Amino acid sequence: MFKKILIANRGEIALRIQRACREMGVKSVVVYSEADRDAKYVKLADEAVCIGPAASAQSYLNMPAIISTAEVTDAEAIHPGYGFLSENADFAERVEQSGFTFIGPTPESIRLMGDKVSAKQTMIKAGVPCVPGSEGALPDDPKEIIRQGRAIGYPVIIKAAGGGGGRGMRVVHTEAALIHAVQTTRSEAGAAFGNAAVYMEKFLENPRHIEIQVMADQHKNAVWLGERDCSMQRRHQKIIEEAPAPGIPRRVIEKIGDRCAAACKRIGYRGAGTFEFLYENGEFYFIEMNTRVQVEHPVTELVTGIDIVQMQIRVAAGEKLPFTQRQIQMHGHAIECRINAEDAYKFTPSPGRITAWHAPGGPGVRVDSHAYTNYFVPPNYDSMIGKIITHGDTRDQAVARMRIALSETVVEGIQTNIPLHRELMVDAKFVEGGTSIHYLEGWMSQHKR
Ligand code: MV4
Repeated sequence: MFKKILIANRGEIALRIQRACREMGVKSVVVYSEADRDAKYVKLADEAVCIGPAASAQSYLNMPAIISTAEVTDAEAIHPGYGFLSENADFAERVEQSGFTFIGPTPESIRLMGDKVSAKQTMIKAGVPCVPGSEGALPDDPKEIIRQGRAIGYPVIIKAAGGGGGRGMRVVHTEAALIHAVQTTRSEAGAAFGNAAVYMEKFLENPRHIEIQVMADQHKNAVWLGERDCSMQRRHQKIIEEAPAPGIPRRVIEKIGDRCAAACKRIGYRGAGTFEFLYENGEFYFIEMNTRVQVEHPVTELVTGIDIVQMQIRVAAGEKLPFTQRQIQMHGHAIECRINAEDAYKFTPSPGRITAWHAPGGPGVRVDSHAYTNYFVPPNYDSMIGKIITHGDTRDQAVARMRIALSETVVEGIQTNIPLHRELMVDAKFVEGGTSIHYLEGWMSQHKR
């Protein structure tokens, strides 16, 4: 096992990784920006090094500063968390070339999945069901594009190969609009991602967003750790996630999960990963793979009892997965509410000083947050200040515990989305379970204030 790990991230995930390190007897170094100087998790780390000003480009995205900090502190490995450099293949490569272990997949895997066209082609070959669409990137010939559009059938969606997570997409409803949409998406993609390649898919009108968590070691073992339903989102920002996904037959999920694990073995994947699917009319369609730990990993931890962050570190150090697929058992139900420093209904960021912070507790309640009374939420980063995760024997119990947890939570001095979560936890359709990716936006327009 490593003696010391550098954490190249901030906020709740920096604290989460630090806790995993401490439990394993590994020392942690945290890098921080000037905006995070006074954060408690920075003081809590074994070592902390300021690597630059508040702007991410000069701190949490500053590769030379991070790698040289690993050098001067004698860290052996770098954990990138989520966001920032976590899915940057060039960073993973530079980390390894500098003699450190990147806690994540190989640069080749990150690159393969970062290009959504090569990701999809890989999954088709591996027997993972994908959304019907173009064979690879679209050609330049307008006639051929029109032909493919007809073959797929309208509506279609044009997506940038270099996009992902909702960036660089355009829905097309008629053949008349197709060529212009392809051209616009191409030029936007070229400017935004330095890659003008685009591809086309059948547009699914009302799907759910279901994802499969996988974990692989460097000894050809790969397992899947159940699914998460992340359909409750707005503008590609998830706000509630849960596991298992309500109402989806176990045998349907198991078939997909096994395909995901098999795909990992095939590509020599290592570490944690997430296969994102759209689920509509009883069918799963792969859209993207994330090659990092995700914000919502705790719901999977609570239903499987597996510490995903520790497992990432163990497999990066060369250990074998300590369980087989058959030994993985799901227990009960877990729900996560992301707590954001923002106006609950307008979603405008609300940074500033938290004058009172009271976290909930009790049976089946977990809080992953770096916040505390007097903590200053900097305006420079994502507005998420923590997550409340509840677990119960049944979904009803997890929901009941979430209602109680939200009722106990006190955050003063800034605005948060807790009022929105309180309303959603008693919303009839949420309580029933199985709402689509469009539900929250529809709900918001019905609940104008
Ligand atoms: C789609 C789709 C419908 N049909 N692809 C958005 C984020 C990116 N991961 C893929 N996305 C979508 N791809 C086809 N063929 C609808 C979305 C989509 C979406 C997906 C997951 C979660 C939220 C979403 C919100 C809007 C659109």
